[in-house]
Amino acid sequence: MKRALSVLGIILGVLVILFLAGCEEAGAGGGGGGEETQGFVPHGGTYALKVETGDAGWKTAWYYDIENHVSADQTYHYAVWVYQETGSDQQFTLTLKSSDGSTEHYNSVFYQQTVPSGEWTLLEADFTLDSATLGNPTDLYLESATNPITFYFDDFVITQNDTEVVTWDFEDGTEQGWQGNNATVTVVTAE
Ligand SMILES: [Ca+2]
Repeated sequence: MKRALSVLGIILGVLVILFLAGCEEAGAGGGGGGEETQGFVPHGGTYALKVETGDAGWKTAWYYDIENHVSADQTYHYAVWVYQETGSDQQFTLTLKSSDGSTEHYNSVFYQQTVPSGEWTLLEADFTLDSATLGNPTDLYLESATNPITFYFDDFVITQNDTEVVTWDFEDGTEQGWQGNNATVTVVTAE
C-alpha cells in the first residue's frame, strides 16, 4: 500500500512538471505582435521587408512606377540583401519590366541567383535597358524560383556611377512603395 502511494506520488509529480512546462511554452508563444518575427534579425538597422508569396509565379514583392527612379539607356547597379530560412538554397530573380507602348517586356537584371538558407546574401548586377528594343521601365520585382515561400529583403540600393539613385532600407517602418502582387509584404523587426 505504501509503495503504491509513492508510485502514485511520482506519477502526480511528473504530471505537475508536464503541466508547468506546457504553461511556459504557451506563454512564450503568445507574445508575438504583428511586426515581430521570432529569431529574425534585419540586415541593417531595425526593419526589413517580409514577403509571403502565393503558390504560383508573379506573386511576389512588386514596385510599380520604377520609372520615377531609373530611365532607359542608362546603366545602373542593383544590389539587394536577401534572406530566407527554408532549410535549403533558393534562387531569386530581379526583373525590370518595361513597355514599348504596345508590348510589355520582362528583363532579368539578374536571374536565379542563389541565397543559402539562414544567411543574408547580397545579390547584385549592372543592367541597362535598351529603349530601342525594350521601351521604358515600368515595374521592378524580386521573386523566388520556388513558390510559395517566405523571404526577406533589406538595404536594396540602386546606384549610377556610384551615386545613390534610390535606397529601400525600411527604417521609417513603412514598405517604402513596395506592394504585394498576390503576396503579402510586411515591414518586420527583430524580436
Ligand atoms: Ca533595414
